[in-house]
Amino acid sequence: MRKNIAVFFVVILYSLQSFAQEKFGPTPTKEQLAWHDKEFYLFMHFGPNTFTDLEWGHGSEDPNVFNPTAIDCNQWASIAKAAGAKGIIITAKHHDGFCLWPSKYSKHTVRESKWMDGKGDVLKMLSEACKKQGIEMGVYISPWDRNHPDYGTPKYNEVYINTMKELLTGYGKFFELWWDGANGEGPNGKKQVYDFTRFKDSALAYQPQLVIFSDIGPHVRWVGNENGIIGETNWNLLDTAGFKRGEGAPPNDTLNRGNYNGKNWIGAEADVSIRKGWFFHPGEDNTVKSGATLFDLYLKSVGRGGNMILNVPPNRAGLISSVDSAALMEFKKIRDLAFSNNEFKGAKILKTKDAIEIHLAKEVSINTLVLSEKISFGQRVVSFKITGGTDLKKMDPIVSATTIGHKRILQFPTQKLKYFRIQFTGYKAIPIIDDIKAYFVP
Ligand code: FUL
Repeated sequence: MRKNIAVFFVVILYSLQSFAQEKFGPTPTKEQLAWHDKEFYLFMHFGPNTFTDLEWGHGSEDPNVFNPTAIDCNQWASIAKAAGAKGIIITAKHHDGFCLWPSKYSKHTVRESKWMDGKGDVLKMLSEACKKQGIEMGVYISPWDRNHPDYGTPKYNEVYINTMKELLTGYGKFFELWWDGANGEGPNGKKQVYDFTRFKDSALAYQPQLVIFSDIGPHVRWVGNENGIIGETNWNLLDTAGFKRGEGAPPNDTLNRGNYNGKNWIGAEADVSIRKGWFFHPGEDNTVKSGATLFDLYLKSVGRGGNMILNVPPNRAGLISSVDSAALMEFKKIRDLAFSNNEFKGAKILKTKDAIEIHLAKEVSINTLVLSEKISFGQRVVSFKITGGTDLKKMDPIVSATTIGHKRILQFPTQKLKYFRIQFTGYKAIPIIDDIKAYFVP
């Protein structure tokens, strides 16, 4: 009889499991999955603005203002690596149109500057450094261009595609292409009708593994703020039909949380600068965020199922300043310490359709939980609550939350417990949780 009951339960569990293993709703491509796993990487704003103290260059700057005296991309890449960042995305061209490589399609580039006698190429230096350090690289290529004479005419679309082609065929593989939505031309300024469909098709023809970021993707979306914070509820789903990049994008709070029933898988990437400006400005060293502040932002981005892109702008020497690198190392130390000892390791895990119970061999003190959904099968969990205790019959409420997605990190007052239960209170399809870890974070 006992044996029969056991067989019965195994059959039920098995069928729930196999039912659950069907994909549900929009799912990420393999490139998007790889992107989710990167979690944290650096952004670098570098160009004439670094030297002119501007955030948006006018495009009429003398190219000679670009003159880093001790540039060392190996320093950038080795600091990124040591900080645990998976890559670097560089402003190959910002709104001023200045190209950090000697583009054939512009007369406003490193070639026109005296830097390295016009023979320098930041993209080449950085791509070699990233390869050497074993990290990846991506490019920001501003659609808005305040320098190019063709900007504002259909010809500019051709120029932009050629520019992308140079970058995407000349420096090895990139993991991400960044399209910001800015256009500060104002009502009487130039009006460019961008051919984003062609931009996308061309970029993917040169590098099919790329994920493309913009307000509305196609692959990765902006989170509606530049503070590095994703919504506590975060769907990797977004409706893009009828929306545009920049003005005409979905409302910021939609970008921040995604659409519950969105038709496309478009993950959230939280951008934020380690210091006040996107570009380096002398006098802003005192605005560098501490390791603890960066960790808090990590919890509010990676810990809410998205990625964190942290801008660390090189200074006028062409180096990451020591204050910034110290903060990055502190941030890494905090992460390492926080996630070093998984208290659920070796625990007995019992799963049912809508709950997971964890039975520990002995009592532990924890205050942090890390959960992951198997997003290749779709994002399913709508809400869940957690209870725990030292006696299975007396489980106290600990914390409730909504979405999980790629990763959910929850913090709560320290609890001493032996039993732990995650109850899914809302889900679109049977939850598939592929990782549960718990920590005591000092
Ligand atoms: C914005 C730009 O206007 C800022 O200068 C900066 O590059 C930021 C990351 O994106 O759209």
